[in-house]
Amino acid sequence: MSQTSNSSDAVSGLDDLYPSRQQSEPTLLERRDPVIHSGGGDPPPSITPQQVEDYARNGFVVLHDVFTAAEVAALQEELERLRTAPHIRVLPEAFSEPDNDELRSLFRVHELSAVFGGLAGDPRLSNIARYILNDEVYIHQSRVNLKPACRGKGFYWHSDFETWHVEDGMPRMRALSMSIALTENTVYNGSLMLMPGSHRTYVACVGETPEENYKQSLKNQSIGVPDDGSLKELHDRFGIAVPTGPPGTVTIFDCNTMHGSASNISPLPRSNVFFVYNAISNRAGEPFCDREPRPEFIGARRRIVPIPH
Ligand code: 6CS
Ligand code: FE
Repeated sequence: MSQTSNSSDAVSGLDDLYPSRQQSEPTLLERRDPVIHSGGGDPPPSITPQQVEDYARNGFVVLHDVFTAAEVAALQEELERLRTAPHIRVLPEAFSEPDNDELRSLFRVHELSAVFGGLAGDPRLSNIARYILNDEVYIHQSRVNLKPACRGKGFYWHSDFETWHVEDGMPRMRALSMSIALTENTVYNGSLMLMPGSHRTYVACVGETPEENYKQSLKNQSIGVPDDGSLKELHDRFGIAVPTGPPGTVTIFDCNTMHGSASNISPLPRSNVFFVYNAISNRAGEPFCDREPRPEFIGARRRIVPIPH
């Protein structure tokens, strides 16, 4: 069973404020960073003050009608181009499903595709990231997760930050993800499940980081995931929400919000594009584990390019 402790006596090491995969027992730590870093002032027009409040409380918020139907159609066309392009499938950024050859994820999509690069830099999204993170922002990671029809495998429960901190060396909780639906996201096709409010609790996991863990974890993550006891504890406290919506729906979630998604056995693919916005002041450094840093296409570290206004 996980113990709960406040962050002051649980933190070990000089600069590792969120130690994980070091203890023999899982531990629930309190978050040591604000959720909304902005110093107040009005949010940008693409998010309302109420939505900012919802994000602060729940660790995620869902925005509808951000894009026009024509813009969404162009994104869907680009996804299909990438999905079927032979030269894309052979890239190191392309990960297939664990049990078949279908494309599961394509990383660094904001640089591989001018269309998705434009979306990542769209002020309707980037201005929200700058406001919440109160800094210039860059893309730490981008990907399309295609979650194909009938056999798209899920993503087990996890906190993105636990991985980005331990394996990419992201120091603080000053990053967020934006997931833009490219197909219908329904209750039955493996949509994102999030635990509202879980972003303020950090689950320090047990288990050591294997060499080149990403080769396994991006197909089926087993290290850096909460144990059953911690998961039950979080569920008792926070419950589970499943945001649904049509293509174009934007789900913004904090780097530490516990989330996952079930496998898709429906005939409807659940394809989303994800952008991870990180504060420039929070750039990835040395990993907080004794492994080599992950490749640049999974966690930016050498090429840190602030998104232009
Ligand atoms: O390891 C990572 O960075 C990736 N893993 C998951 C399951 N979510 C975030 C990210 O795509
Ligand atoms: Fe994730």
